Amino acid sequence: MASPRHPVRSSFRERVARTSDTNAMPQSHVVTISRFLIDEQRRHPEATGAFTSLLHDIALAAKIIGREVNKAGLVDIIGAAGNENVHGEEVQKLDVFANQVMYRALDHTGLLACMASEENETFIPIPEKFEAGDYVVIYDPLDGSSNIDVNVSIGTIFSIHKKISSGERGTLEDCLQPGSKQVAAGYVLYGSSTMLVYTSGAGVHGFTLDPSIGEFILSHPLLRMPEPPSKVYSVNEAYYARWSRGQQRLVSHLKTAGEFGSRYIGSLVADIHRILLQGGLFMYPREERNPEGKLRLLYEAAPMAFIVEQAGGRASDGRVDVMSIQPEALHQRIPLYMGSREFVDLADRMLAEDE
Ligand code: AFP
Repeated sequence: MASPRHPVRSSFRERVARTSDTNAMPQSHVVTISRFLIDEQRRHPEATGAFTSLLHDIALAAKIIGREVNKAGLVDIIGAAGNENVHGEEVQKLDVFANQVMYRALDHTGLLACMASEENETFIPIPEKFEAGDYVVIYDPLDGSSNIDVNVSIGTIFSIHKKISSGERGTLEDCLQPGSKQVAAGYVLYGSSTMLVYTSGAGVHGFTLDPSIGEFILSHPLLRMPEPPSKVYSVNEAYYARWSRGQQRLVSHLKTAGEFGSRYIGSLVADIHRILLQGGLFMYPREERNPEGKLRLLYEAAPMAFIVEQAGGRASDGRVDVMSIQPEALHQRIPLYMGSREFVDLADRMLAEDE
């Protein structure tokens, strides 16, 4: 199950052995996400089960969204819903669907103080008819949506925070927390297979959906970015003329002195997933038309930064670590440099020449 690039640590081996012993069954290495989460919860006697339950609910939403994504080429679901999201981008039907699925999977659980979605302008309170809880979920229900109608990988991104405001129900303040305060973050990749990858601050774990049984199966325990990393950069180079001098020099350097190759999908989840498994450098720099960058701090950059850091990599806005940035607005954008630590450090150094 685990490739040599992602060696299995003893805790996982022990868990598998324990499972086989107690059941006195033939050795099985199949660990479902449910079993994994319950085992993780047992290792924390203080845990209430709320967090485990939240991840279950998100995994269920992922399966429902994944089912529709897989059907998208077959049914007449593709096409604009006829309106634009808060960023002025065309909203497609699957975005609307995914947004509703995430909301409905989480609104009634009694575990959340509030939510925020990339598709909604303001934060989402929990309806009064439902109990409220201590957690806050922030999500991008379907990232990379311009790739939907060409059958290219897309993803869902989520992060979980603890409520910090004093009232019973959540407020905007609960959503505007820096990445360093995340208690968990993850993404779902709807690719050639559907994968759920998450961290709760103790390493990164990846699960692959087995569609025949409808279960996410642990496939990438304790995922670490490879050392040495692949020399691959990922950026939309069509914007070259609109980049700063430092950014232009950085990419020229990677091509010539660095001897890098290049891969760019245009779906953050897919581009970062590749870099997690192989190493490399993802860049979405500031440019003339997007002087703050394009990607959203809360919905895209901070959750992916938590995962990449937990896998041994780094994420920066070209100056400071993404995880340290205090958000000022729900839909704040930042430039993003993410991937193998040595390459992100190099980007920071070369961009410093712009100052
Ligand atoms: P869409 O959801 O509009 O396809 O945008 C995807 C995205 O937010 C992110 O997933 C990509 O990394 C990035 O934008 C691609 O942007 P460019 O098309 O400008 O390269």
